[in-house]
Amino acid sequence: MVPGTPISQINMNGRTLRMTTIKVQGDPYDWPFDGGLDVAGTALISIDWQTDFCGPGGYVDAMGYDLSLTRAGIEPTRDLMQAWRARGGLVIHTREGHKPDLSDCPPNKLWRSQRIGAGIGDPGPCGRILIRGEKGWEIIPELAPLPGEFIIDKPGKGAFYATDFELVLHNHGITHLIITGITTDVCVHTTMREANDRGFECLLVEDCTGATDYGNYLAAVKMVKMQGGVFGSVSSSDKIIKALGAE
Ligand code: C5J
Repeated sequence: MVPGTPISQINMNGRTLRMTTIKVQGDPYDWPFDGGLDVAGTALISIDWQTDFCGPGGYVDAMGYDLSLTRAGIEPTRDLMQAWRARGGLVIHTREGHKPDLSDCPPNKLWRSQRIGAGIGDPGPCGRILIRGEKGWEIIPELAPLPGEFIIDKPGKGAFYATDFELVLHNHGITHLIITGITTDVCVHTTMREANDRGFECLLVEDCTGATDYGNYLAAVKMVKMQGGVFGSVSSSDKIIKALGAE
């Protein structure tokens, strides 16, 4: 069979899904480890594309970091998301944030944020920093969720901690994750590690992520690849889009 040939077309929760035998070219291995890219069993994860992490006046801006680093992945992520949605793929978004009364914010996290001059809950140009419902906490318009897509609100770095993320994945038959988002070394890495430990087969999309420090970005991508792919594999948006047959 020619790689990429649809082996079946199924309808799942109103989504028409095309399953192929094709692998995504990856490093250190072509992904996934088992069979071909299966849109039905895979979710595109979009982590914390919030103004607080990549927009003017948000949390990362208040800490004084270069926004161009966390914004670098916006366009490739938008293109990948478009191609993924066109194939009927599930997109799951996450948002980091806290309740207005800060009852879900660990005291050490609060203290550290205040220490660097960007206190969680403090007022800023985009409303209260990292508080649910505020302007800065919203997902940026370029990567906004479509109606019906899942949004996981998380108080921590990882998407599995204190959320129903795992239950949503389980209920939708998702075993494989294509991971995008910010920041590479913090929320993306934590989520990928949590997922990997639970047996999810993960692919990090290196041009669809960014960190507040470029060296940390490079190191975080490199770390995934060690030990034969200790947390999964790494690829790029164009390779995934190619595998989806969108080119
Ligand atoms: C951080 C995140 N860096 N989304 N959050 O605090 O990576």
